[in-house]
Amino acid sequence: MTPQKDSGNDEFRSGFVCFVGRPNTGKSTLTNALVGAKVAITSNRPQTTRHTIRGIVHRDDFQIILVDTPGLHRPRTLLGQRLNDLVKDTYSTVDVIGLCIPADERIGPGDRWIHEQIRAVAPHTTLVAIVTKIDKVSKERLAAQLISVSELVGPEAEIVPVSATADDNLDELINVLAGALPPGPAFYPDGELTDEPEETLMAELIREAALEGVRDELPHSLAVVIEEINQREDRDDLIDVHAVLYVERDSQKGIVIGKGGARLREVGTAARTQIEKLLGTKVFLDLRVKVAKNWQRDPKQLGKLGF
Ligand SMILES: Nc1nc2c(ncn2[C@@H]2O[C@H](COP(=O)(O)OP(=O)(O)OP(=O)(O)O)[C@@H](O)[C@H]2O)c(=O)[nH]1
Ligand SMILES: [Mg+2]
Repeated sequence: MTPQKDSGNDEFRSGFVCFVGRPNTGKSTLTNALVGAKVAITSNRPQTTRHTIRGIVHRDDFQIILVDTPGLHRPRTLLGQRLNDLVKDTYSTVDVIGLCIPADERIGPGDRWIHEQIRAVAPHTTLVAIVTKIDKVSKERLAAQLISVSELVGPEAEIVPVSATADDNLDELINVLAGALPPGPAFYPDGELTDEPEETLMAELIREAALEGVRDELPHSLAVVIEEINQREDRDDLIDVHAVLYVERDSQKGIVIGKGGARLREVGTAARTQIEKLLGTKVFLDLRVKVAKNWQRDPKQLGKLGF
């Protein structure tokens, strides 16, 4: 029998899938793994992601636009409030919601709160529960977690266990997500992996490098702004990038800069390597540190920093 090209089953599918969950549950790591490129920065500090990031999964018969979102929690600052509102806006505009719950942490009030919010804002949207980081637990513990997750999300939601870092069951997740998409055209041209502007990616790579190794409240206080990008005169292989790392207090400035500037140099080297990979040319990275007093709680400063 010859295959029927125009039967409904062959129709191209496309749509939007957003990943939501508590901070640090592996949403951005999963986004990168499914896209096959680093489109979102990741760290073991909660609240790494601060804006929605689109990553695109291209296949012959479908296109998934993944929307990675900031981790959700009860907000304590104006920044936290804005991030939560942003995620809630996202719920109502996607075809599928992927609720990320780590395999190695008990389901808590935070997960229940997010599930209630999803059901209140988008009661009819397909919900897929994604159990992340399964490489961290035994088979027995995973089995118990899958039961707890099914109790949380109810019988109609599919549950997919995955490990983004060990590349476990990612194809199955892609199939489940694609299967829930409506027929539709490709929204992005082949090969386009994100809609993040290069400038944003650069700022994020600097923030990722700066997050490495800092503790307590400092990760939340960091923000990065790219001030200028210039092609070096007489050199077509060198780009100058001038960036400012903002902190909230004078005391934090010293921590970020380090003894004799040692830490800032480390951050600069790590970020430059990543930015060179991104741009495919050599980069001179000029990093300065400035204080923007309590910017997380100040509407004016938040605006300036792009929130
Ligand atoms: N072992 C293991 N670690 C993982 C996996 N996925 C993510 N992680 C780690 O978990 C931490 C958090 O990962 P992120 O992807 O930044 O988490 P997130 O949910 O995007 O966090 P926010 O943006 O803060 O909400 C990082 O240290 C990751 O390396 C996984 O599959 N296995
Ligand atoms: Mg993230």
